[in-house]
Amino acid sequence: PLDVVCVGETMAMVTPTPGGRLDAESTFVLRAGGAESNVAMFLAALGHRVGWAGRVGADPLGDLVVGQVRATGVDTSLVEIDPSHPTAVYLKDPGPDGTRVYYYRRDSAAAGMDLAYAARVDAVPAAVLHLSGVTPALSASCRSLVEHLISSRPAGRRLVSFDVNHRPALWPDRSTAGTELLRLAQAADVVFVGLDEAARLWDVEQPEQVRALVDRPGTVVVKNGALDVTAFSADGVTVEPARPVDVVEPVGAGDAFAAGWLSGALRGLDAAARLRLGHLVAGAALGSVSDFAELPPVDSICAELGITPDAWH
Ligand code: KDG
Repeated sequence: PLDVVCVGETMAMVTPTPGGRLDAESTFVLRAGGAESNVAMFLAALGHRVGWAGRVGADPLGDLVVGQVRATGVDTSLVEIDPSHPTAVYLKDPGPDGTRVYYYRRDSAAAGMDLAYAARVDAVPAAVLHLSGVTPALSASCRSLVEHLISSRPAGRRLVSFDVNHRPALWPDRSTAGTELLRLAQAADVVFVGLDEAARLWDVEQPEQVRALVDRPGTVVVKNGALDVTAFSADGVTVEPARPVDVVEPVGAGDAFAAGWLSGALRGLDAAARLRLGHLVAGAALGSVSDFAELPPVDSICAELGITPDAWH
């Protein structure tokens, strides 16, 4: 069985090489980019058996996406190829005021994921299921898929993880997004959310208010940008300051954080070490123009976490 299965759309991501811009002649990087497959790739790099489930078109970008995710060690056998809809594309434009993203994903192959596909995912045993708030915004059938998966408990499933991942461009308005995403968060066992995102969606200011809103047993992880992360769980409240890093490009860091936390949970690390591992993996993503990035060797990860390599394996 898999340790983790991650479900969601992965697009072909196009971004200028450092210093370039979309509106000027530039040289570009073409890579796979998708919140959930990013989590899967980081988890594979951390040594877990992980699968990514999604749909791509029967086109070269689909081949690129699946090939790249698979090359990092992720099981892609659940991936479906839709001959009549394309693989989506997104452009990432890093600029002085932050990164802007542009989506070309309406009616993509992945937007057709549905309840029948959810049943295929449930048929593959996996201890952890990871979903994000991107998927319910893609189409009505994707919303049904997420609603089903978040509460179905097939044999062997121990944990459902949900990253709120509010992408304003994909929702009709803020209040629809706020209502839907809160409902889904309340159905998960582990919720990841940025404090800025929670403020935008739910008019809250403090991590404690997010915890109170997502009122259910389990863990709520509230990320406060470059400052710190607070986890609320049965063990109480744990705060870990972020590590200082030189940010090259921030997209993908949230996915990296979720992967680090989930890896820590699968390894039975304590609440603080899970957060530290999240920060460490996020630090690698922040240093790369792509969503994905190489991780430091295991020895140095263990040294940073203050654990022995025995505790890692
Ligand atoms: O978290 C990173 C994602 O935002 C990026 O990979 C693109 O999946 C993506 C999305 O839908 O925004």
